[in-house]
Amino acid sequence: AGYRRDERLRRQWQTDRRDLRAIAVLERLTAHPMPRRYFAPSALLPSGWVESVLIVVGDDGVIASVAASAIDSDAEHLNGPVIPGMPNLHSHAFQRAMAGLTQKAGPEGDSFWAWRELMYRFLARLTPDDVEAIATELYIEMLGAGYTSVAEFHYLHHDPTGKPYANPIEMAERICAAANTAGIGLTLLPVFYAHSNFGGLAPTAGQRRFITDTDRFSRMLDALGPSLHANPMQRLGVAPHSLRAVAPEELQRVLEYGDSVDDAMPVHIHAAEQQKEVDDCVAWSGTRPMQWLFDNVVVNERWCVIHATHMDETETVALAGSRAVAGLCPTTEGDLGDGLFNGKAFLAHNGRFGIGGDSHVGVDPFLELRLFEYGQRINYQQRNVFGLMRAESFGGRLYRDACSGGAQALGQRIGAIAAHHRADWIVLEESDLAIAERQGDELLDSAIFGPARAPVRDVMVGGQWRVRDGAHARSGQSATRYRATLKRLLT
Ligand code: NGQ
Ligand code: ZN
Repeated sequence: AGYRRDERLRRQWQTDRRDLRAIAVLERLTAHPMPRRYFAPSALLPSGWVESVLIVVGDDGVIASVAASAIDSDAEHLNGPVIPGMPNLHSHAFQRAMAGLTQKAGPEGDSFWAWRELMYRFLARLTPDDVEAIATELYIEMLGAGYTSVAEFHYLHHDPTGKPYANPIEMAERICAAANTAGIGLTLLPVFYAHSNFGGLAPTAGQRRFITDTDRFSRMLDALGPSLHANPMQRLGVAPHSLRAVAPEELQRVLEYGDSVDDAMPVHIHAAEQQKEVDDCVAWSGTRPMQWLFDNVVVNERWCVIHATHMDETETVALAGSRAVAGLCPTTEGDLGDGLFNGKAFLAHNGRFGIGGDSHVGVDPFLELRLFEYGQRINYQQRNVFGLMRAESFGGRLYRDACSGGAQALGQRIGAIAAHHRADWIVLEESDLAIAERQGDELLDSAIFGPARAPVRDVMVGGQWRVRDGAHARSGQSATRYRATLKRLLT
């Protein structure tokens, strides 16, 4: 009996100790939260639409695991279908503030080039504070619309007289700060810009805030590297602006220098957006701009060619085969009268593409995709222009391709709800009648082609909620600052 009593005491003591240990563990967990667990009623995974999905996100904001047909009553319930967040692969943030202000013809009529003059006049007065205020507002709007990361093609480097700021990366740091405040992923693309046209022509007065040389540019990359490398939400790339603005030797130097910093660094360039640019390029070199690129540099999967609007069949096939991403910006290309990208031939050759907001006359990934598709249908007077298989969804195909093309262009592990990818996702707004009773890809088809207003309900980036119930925590503060900025700029 004595032995038994001792045994009971021993067990009791063990139980108490277990409880104490459990309490200690719990205390530690509240200080350092456990991997977070989310339960999605349905989610778009790389394998397709799956029901009852458990997503585990580590402290680093990266998805640790994804399990289908899971049951987990402790996980946070996601209130609607879940899809990957969309990367926005081309942005000039400051242009957001002039959207809608360039819709009147001047004495010489109107054109892309006339618009560009207005754009130069608008940016001439912007201060670093202005740029940060506009970019912050834009990035918050992007998150609300379902973009979870952005590639900022940043060329507004210097002060209004064209002199570098005391801190030569002042403006770039303001872009990074805006991305941090909004909580959006960022690939920062400092732009190399030196000339006003092919043949190394001197820049115009309106371009003085952009102008740099290869030495200054390499110092800019060096200065930006450390803070961007330390931030898991950000990455550095390079952007020779266009063949108009960069001479061949400069292009080589910029690429070599970029490689020496990071030989997988994303490279973005504008090319073949306007017919005049094609004509000028032929007059200068005897070749079309895209062909010139293929003849003179190695265009590969690190590259994102913005617009690539005017390509002949050979160039289209070459771009598709290069595995570079075509950076399509349908709302801006429509606004500026650029022309139509040859999506039909490009996709027939398995070309990769993503979407960009560019001048931000639209801030909505669903709208960009709709316009891309409609442009092709109008041009070819056809539906199923891309020749999809029977029952394959147009919206589903566009959304998935733009996610993976965008992720490639940004050079980040994003664009998919899968292990080792950053936890960037959107919960769709189920109460929007435009998606009522839709399942799987019908949700994407209805969000892209239907009358959905704001199909996005909640947005997570890097494992943090940035938008809940359609609202971003900093949107009020940002809107006030944005209004004050515009008041000063426009009155
Ligand atoms: C840009 N935008 O860099 O902002 C250009 C205009 C240029 C578009 N091309 C300037 N959409 O191309 O020279
Ligand atoms: Zn652009």
